[in-house]
Amino acid sequence: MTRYHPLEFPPDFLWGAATASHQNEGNNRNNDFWAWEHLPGKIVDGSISGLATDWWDAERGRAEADFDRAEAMGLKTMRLSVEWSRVQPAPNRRDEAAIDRYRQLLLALHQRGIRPMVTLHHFTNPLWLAEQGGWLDDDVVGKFVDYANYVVQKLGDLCDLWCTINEPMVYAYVSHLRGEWSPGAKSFGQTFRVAAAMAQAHVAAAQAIHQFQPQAGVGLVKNIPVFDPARPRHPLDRLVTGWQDRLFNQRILDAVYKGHAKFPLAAKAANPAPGHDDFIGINYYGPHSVRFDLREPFTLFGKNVAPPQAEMWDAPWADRQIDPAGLRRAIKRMAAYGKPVYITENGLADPADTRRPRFLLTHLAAVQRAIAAGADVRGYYYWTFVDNYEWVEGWTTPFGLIALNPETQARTPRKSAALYRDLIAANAITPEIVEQYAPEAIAEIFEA
Ligand code: IFM
Repeated sequence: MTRYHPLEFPPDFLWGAATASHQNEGNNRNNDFWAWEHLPGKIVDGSISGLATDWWDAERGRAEADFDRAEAMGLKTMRLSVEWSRVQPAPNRRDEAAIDRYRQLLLALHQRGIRPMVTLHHFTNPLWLAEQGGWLDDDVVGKFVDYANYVVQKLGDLCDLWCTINEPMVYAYVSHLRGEWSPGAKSFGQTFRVAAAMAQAHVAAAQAIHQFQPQAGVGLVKNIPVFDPARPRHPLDRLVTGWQDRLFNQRILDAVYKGHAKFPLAAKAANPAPGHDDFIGINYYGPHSVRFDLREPFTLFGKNVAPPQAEMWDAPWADRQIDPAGLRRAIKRMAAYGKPVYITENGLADPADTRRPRFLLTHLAAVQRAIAAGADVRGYYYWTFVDNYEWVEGWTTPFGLIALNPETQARTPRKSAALYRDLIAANAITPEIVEQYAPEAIAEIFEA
């Protein structure tokens, strides 16, 4: 039998898992998504976030119990987010009790040797902000910076890795172009104004955080789909692929890292000054193969059509491709900005956990090969630790290493949890681990 060498990670590599306030805390009643999920027909299974994974309640202590599980798994870091609507429940009110609970959570992580990474905005807005126009409000950048300043002053002694905004283009598209999240708009103009505002808010918040905490690492979290023409030589496929990549990826990267934002239809938004980010957060969930289609104006006439040989996700996301090579391409693209990279999210919805072990191993192998080729990737956050509430998919798409019954709050570790534990302990992908958890992937992993 061929002897394969382990794919080793750097000694200080941060193995982590990512979570978000609305998807985990429970009872986030004062934000726009809570209101949205209570409207009829908005969530595919008609569910609400409810208790989510019940991380907010200190007496029940389910967050702390999950942090115990994370410690036992060997996690070095955990990404979580602060809920703006909790710490600033009204324009002129700040809630010290909410800050206290976040301090407890961050302390609990430190006590277990787990370094927190904190996101300031993960899709949800306080209701009062939504009523003022949300990310279309003329003063939203100032409001976000005030909030960021407050949080960093209160929690900065417990956190030195800050993500300003999670997936700004996903938020802008899904809320303002596809109309699937609050406020349910379908407007290109709104979409690009929101994107421009988020780019500005990121740059301004990063500067504010650095003023208060110069040693902090600050970055934007960008979902990086890799766009390819479905028919590589077809001029119209190539044209719309270029449009999609420019509008979804390149414009905001130019805004944040180069200071020249040119979002179409967003003329009112001033260009942000180039930021001084310390890292780049990549969320990666697969590539898009783009085929010209006149019936798809909302995707700039580009339909995502997977090639016949592509490996696909299961329903309800059967149009999503699984492609670890795309993660390596995304890392290469982003590492070219010359900053350290964290894979701030990567994961698969797979309730039976039949495909996740191979998914994890092949994607981590792509990360390891990118590092071996010179990319400065500091860590990897699997999305997510315990099954959580997946926005309009409700409870139908479980991503967790640990399964959750949202009714009883019972947790059941999946096989992938043991796999992740073994990978962390080895700090490497070893042939033995692959043989044990996904033997079918051995050649794919070691002969790539
Ligand atoms: O659950 C989401 C998360 O909130 C943002 N990134 C993608 C995840 C899976 O869809």
